[in-house]
Amino acid sequence: MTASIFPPVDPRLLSALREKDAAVIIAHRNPDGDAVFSSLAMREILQTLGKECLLLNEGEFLRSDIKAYEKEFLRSAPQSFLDKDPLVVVLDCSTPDRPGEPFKALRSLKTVCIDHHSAGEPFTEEGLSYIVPLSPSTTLLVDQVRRELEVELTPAMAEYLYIGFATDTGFFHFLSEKTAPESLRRVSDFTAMGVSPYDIYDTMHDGRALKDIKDAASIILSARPALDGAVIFARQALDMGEERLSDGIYATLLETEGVKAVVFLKERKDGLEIGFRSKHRSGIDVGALAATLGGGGHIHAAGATVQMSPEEAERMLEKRFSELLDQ
Ligand SMILES: [Mn+2]
Repeated sequence: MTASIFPPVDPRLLSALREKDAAVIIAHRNPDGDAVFSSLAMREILQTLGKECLLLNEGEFLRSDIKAYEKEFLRSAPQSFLDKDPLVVVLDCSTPDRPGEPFKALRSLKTVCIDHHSAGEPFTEEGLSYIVPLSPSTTLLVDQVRRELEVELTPAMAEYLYIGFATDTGFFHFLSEKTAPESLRRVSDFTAMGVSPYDIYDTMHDGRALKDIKDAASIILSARPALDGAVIFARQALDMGEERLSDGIYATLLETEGVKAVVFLKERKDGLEIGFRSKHRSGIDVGALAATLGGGGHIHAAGATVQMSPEEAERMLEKRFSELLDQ
């Protein structure tokens, strides 16, 4: 029997969740499915224990698949709620800047963190973080916390936990032989509650504007191979709007013969957002690369925001990748 990929949760974290009567739940800004649905699942779990919960997120809710849930989240915590001395539950964040603006007003409150990113800096008191980089999603860690709190799984929890898992694994793509067996056993608990993977795939993918699909196509058309095709650069200009187009672009470009990594540069009002993806057996740890740029993520999926032009960024990164490929 090999060790579980989900180690036990520190009893101090469990006590913190049990003790407080109120909780503010916050995940990273510019949320993805795992951020939104780990927040919603955690709210269900804590409400079952009789806690009063507030969901916070800086936004923006760019992806059409999560836009519908935006109304569940506030952008800042009302003072009347902070007066309850709530516990702060930070989800899917590896550094204290990831939750963004709304977190600043919460820094004096007791905080726990549940996360699965590989590079980061702990920002809670000792024993109040549950960080498991091997977990395919934060929702599976929220599920581990649920089990240890002995909260019974409900259909709503199962659906939220499933969606975070499915979206963070690219619908089961990013599971290795190391993570799959135990993760999928847990996911089968969710589907046993009536979750339909087919419906959820469609809900999370359908309904995109044709313009966004065409924008994604134009980004692919102008993608530039570098380093003999080992790295492909793609760019999204500011005037293309803010819709998140990246998943399909990464998926398509990563299918290119000989490619090891894809870099997606998005011009945003507050800087240049750089997204990285690397192939499973490429040997390229883009999480470590992103961390050197002030960002973070996972071995094969990461990001950072920098203050430079796309041209400067591409030159700098081409050099960095050529060093990584030489190793
Ligand atoms: Mn995640």
